[in-house]
Amino acid sequence: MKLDEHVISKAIIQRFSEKWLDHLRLDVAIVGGGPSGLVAAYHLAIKGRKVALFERNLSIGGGMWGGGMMFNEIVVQEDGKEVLDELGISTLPFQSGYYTADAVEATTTLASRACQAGAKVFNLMSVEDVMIRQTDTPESVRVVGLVVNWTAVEMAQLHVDPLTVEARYTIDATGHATELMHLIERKSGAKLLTKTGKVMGEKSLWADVAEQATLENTREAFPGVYVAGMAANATFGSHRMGPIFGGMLLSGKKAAELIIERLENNG
Ligand code: 48F
Repeated sequence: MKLDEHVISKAIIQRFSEKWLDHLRLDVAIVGGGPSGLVAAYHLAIKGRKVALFERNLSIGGGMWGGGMMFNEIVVQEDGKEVLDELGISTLPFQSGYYTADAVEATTTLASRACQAGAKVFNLMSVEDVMIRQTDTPESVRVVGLVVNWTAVEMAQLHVDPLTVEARYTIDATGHATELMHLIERKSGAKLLTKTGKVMGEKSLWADVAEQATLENTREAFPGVYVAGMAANATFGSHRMGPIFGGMLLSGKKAAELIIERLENNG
């Protein structure tokens, strides 16, 4: 068979357009393709939910590729190991209660399982805003979708208008930057569901407290928006934890479970 460049280009443009068109209305939009976002995508997709993940960078995986200080191994505790077991990611016991996993195997397998479960990943796209609806008072504001643009447009500071994606629920899994919650705080005119009504900010490193807090802080932080991973701790004012990843993995799973419950109850 003689290869035809026209067909190759057409295949890419057509298939991408079909995928994009099919994902303009979602059950769940996830912002950020780090460990928490990817685990959430996997658990929503295996339950048959229509889910897409938007990642600014070319590669997904966020902070998980680099392990600790570019030593590409991650550490998980017992319950974090269970999340890795479920995905078929190998772990090695280190000492009682601590396991290690190869950061590259963990990242690639997690990404692959999420995609194979049906989650669609849109990399090279940055979420620059949210769509909101207000029915009554400022307190009735709800996030109903995302405003996205190519990262290249953002980087080149070009004046090009973005496009929108509708989502019944959104997950802010943007890591330390907590980008979605910051912009909602700045632009919505309504209070976040935190003690102060604002992003409370990340505290310095304390692994033991931070890991537990990540799970507690994984919840709805603004109507329609859940926070997961490091963004959960930054939103609700808890500590960072360094290169231990159990909390991130469990947080992604919890965010997915909470949203599935909401979707089931609200139709
Ligand atoms: O930072 P990241 O890995 O988030 P996470 O899931 O995990 C945190 C750990 O990696 C580590 C840690 C250890 O336990 O503390 O830091 O909470 O991944 C966040 C991803 O979100 C992308 C960003 O490029 C990264 O890959 N991101 C951030 N803002 C946006 C975004 C945005 N506005 N639009 C699209 N992607």
